[in-house]
Amino acid sequence: MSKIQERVFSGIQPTGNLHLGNYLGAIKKFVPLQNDYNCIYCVVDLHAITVWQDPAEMAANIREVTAAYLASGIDPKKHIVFNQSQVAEHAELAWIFNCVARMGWLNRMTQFKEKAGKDREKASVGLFSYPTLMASDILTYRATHVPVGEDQKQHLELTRDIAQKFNNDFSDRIKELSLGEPMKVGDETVQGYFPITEPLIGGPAARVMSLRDGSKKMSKSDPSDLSRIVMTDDADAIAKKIRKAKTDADPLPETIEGLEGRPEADNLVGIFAALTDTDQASVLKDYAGAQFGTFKPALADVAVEKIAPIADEMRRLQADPTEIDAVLKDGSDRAREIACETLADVKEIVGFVGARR
Ligand code: AQP
Repeated sequence: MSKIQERVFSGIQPTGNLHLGNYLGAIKKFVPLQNDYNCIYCVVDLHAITVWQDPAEMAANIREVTAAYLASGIDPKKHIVFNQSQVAEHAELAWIFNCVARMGWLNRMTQFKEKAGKDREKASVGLFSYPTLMASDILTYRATHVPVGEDQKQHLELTRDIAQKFNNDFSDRIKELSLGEPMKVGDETVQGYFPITEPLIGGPAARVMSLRDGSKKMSKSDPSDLSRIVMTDDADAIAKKIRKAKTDADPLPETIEGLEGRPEADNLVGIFAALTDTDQASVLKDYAGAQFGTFKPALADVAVEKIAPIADEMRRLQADPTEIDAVLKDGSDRAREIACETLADVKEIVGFVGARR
């Protein structure tokens, strides 16, 4: 498996409160990619413990994300669905990448700054090195494409930097072992083992904002339950949260330019567009001049129509975890096969004795 094949990888943390931002920014985009790529969708439980997680809730949260994948239309037979902790190679490659990545690179990561807050000294070392583990998730499978929300853009750039540095540092060795393939870096050609992964970010819901504050992203950890629609909300809860969503007093504009400076309106129109597989301009064509009193119920109807069937199927799957657990076991076994190949190559490239027994 030395030649790089096109492959998609992405992951979601099992940290509870799976929300509409996770769905529209990530999971919904995973589904159509299955037609064109081999896809690996992971429940990144090792990432979750970079901040405290109650062990009593961990299993349910892992199964919740798996249920969301399956209920949204991911086919675990044709593709791979598994949880990260069951493939030890992720952590092994992350260690090697910790030795490739530079402190300066990690020091620039805004997610660490936001999540560590003022009390950085008390943040876990894992939270700091979160992006090298993410690079390892992706590159363990030498994935070429990664669909994520916009908040992960910087981490994906770091993944590319790590792949590039590894390829440059070990180019001669990769060539000597007849691994990888020639890659252009500026004017030079190096023998690269890892692909320079393409992020797949975009569309009207690349960054879904809080329903209570259009300047903050919708997030699992927001203390206000009204700030997010969670995937297991019933029709009443969805309608209530949309009704209570913060807005301004103006009617909807005719063009996208008219949404400038109106973050809450921009967000709701973006959510409508993403749920109905269209764009903001088309939504505005239908609703130009409408007051929120008209637009919000229409949005609630669309949200209930799209989310409720997924939530129902999630509930069915979660009621008896046998099916979910079998998917994760099968997925982990298949993921491990690919991961072992990569790690054997990487250990040989780095020069460790006994890489291939
Ligand atoms: N608001 C969002 N809009 C669009 N995409 C989003 N994603 C997250 N929030 C939004 C995307 O969902 C995927 C999985 O995210 P994650 O579970 O790995 O963790 P996260 O980004 O930390 O999720 P939260 O909700 O933001 O959690 P907290 O509150 O803990 O920080 C990713 O592709 C992400 O881009």
